[in-house]
Amino acid sequence: MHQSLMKRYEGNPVLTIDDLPVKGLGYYVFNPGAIKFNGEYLLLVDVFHREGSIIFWIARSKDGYNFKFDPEPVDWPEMPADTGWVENGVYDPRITKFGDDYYIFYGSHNNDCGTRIALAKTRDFVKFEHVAVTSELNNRNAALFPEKINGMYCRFERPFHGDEFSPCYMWLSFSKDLEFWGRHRESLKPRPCHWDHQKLGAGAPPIRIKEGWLEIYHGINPSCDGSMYMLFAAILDYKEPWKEIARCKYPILFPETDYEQKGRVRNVVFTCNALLDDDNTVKVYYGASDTCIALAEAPLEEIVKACFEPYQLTLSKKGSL
Ligand code: BMA
Repeated sequence: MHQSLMKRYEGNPVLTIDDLPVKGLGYYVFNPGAIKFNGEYLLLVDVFHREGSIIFWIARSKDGYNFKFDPEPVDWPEMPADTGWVENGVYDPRITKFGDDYYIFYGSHNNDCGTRIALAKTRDFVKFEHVAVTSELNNRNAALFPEKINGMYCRFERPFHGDEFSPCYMWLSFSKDLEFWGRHRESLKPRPCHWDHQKLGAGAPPIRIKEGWLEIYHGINPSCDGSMYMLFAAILDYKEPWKEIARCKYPILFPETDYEQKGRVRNVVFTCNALLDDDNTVKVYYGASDTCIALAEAPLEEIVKACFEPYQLTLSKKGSL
């Protein structure tokens, strides 16, 4: 019996490398951005190419459960020379609809220096345009809010330093033009004595709900056997999203199945998306062990309720956390 609050689709995983129309080209598919587009569920998928970099490939579904990859990978725009940045790989896209455009924040990887956050846009998911390189080195997990906050574009970002195990957390930043980002403010931070106590990052582009913004983010728990990636939920203030309103005290999805516990990186559930369906179900298409893509769902009201639940852990009848 699985214990996670979010329920896994029984046909998981929804996509594996075997579903790619070209055999032998890549080894893993994972961490898609997701959006509803033209009445279909569309996933913009990380495909780990056999030559060592990640490329994007779209998969589509009419029902949200049965996906088919396009015949060819995305024709990704070349990085303009005047950015001074060489893009050797792309990963972890997060898609936000804003007006008529779909904006995609993603990790832009350079083999010599590391990762910066870059931004692309599309209107039809056929032609993609470069917008800007939008951060210094060592920043990723950016997700654009679907509305301006106090007249400015707003995003989550996750600057990091040191190695993969160094603590780091979510920040907000703001922009007038989508290229230059500033007015940084701290957002969700690791919580001592919790499963997300080491580091965390967005997650999905936030969803507007009546209580504020719902953010589904990943938190990391270290162990002697490597880090475990889990998904958590928080609600932030609508007008002042740096203010936390509520936060679930436990992960809403953690690695419990074979396809999450075994793979290229074991014990990983990682998301770049959360879609609110017309029936108020939240669907998360998540990367499982950086190897395949699975689906977990929960009614919005259950996730919100979980965020407001008080601590229940007590060590004795007299004591509590
Ligand atoms: C993060 C990112 C993700 C990956 C995760 C687990 O740091 O690199 O792309 O899914 O680690 O390995």
